[in-house]
Amino acid sequence: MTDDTDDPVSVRTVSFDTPAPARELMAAIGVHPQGVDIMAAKFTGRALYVKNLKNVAANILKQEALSAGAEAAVNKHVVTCRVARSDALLFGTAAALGAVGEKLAGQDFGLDGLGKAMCRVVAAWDAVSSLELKGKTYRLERPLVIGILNVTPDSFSDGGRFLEPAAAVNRARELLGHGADVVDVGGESTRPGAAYVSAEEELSRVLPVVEAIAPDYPVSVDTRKAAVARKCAQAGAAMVNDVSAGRDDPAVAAVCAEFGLPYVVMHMKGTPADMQQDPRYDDVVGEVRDFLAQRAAWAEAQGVAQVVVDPGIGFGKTLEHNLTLLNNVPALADLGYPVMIGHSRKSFVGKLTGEEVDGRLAGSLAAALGAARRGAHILRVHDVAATAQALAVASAVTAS
Ligand code: HH2
Repeated sequence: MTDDTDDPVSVRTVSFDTPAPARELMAAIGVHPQGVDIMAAKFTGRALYVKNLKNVAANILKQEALSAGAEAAVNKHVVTCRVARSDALLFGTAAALGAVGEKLAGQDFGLDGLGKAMCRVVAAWDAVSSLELKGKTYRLERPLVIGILNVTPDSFSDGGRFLEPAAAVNRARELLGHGADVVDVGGESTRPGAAYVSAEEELSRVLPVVEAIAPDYPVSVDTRKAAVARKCAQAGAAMVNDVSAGRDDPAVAAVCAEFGLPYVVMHMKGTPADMQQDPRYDDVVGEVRDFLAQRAAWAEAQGVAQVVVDPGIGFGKTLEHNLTLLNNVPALADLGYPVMIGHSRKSFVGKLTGEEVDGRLAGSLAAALGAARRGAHILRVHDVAATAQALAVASAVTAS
């Protein structure tokens, strides 16, 4: 069977706590049931998921994997050429999979790109990310906790509570006192259907907080506008968090480049006005990952020195999409950038628990621990003290 399409091959990390989801994925790939049994027994917890291999490439990949001491599970019809394309699941140590990647680089049938991508992905597996905020380097071996401060009348959780500058500054100090590593201050709600806010209005809300706090602590500014980012950077802000990833105002990246600030690029499908109207994906992890890789490369081309990626929990996603993304943080972390997760009090927690916003603390903590366990580097939360405590206890338990 021949295939003349030029759809690219892609590779990303998958991580399983038990063999069951690995078996499910292999069954979906069309691996022979006997092969599933053999492969599941060699299950290692972390694997590479390769999509869209040409038949010939799948055959070569299988041979190279076996010769390097790794395993490649491919569609059972690859060997008889009854399928034109196959996905593959690759099991093995980082060293073995890296060696396979090196052997594929330079080969034909799309294997060159795959081999190079495999090397990049595997190199990111055990690398420790770090983030530089105002000259201090944070090693992200444990997740950084970012406290949310919304200086807005309409944010879904804390809207209207901190609109007065004095109340906002007090809240920032409280979040820091609770153990926040950074305070993320925003002057525009991005909840579904939120009202537009002018740059002047947004600045009048966030600047007093930045001016009061940034001289002593790292402050991140949650904004889609370069004018707001610039004034905050001049006042000492340490990071810019842009839920539009520079699509609303590309000049935000230039501000980060000029002031040497980390830049958070977040995935959103649609706009805040329409994002929750029946969002659909063929492959939510693949699409969000590709988007983040593309926006991160774009930001770097603008001169940004440090990029943070965020899948945008709740931004154009159903409950299932959110859960799949949280479970697949390793597929985002393998891009090599720190991963931020903003799950706190969001509606997926409400959908799972039936709780209103104020009753979502326990659910949000569970999501924080789940994301941390999957390798999230930065957690953006409302409940800083509780999150810090939960993380400390979970990490002590797993270290013993
Ligand atoms: N979520 C919100 C706002 N900004 N930034 C990043 N990087 N990631 C997120 O998930 C994220 C974000 C929405 O939450 P919140 O700030 O609490 O509400 P609102 O947008 O209504 O102010």
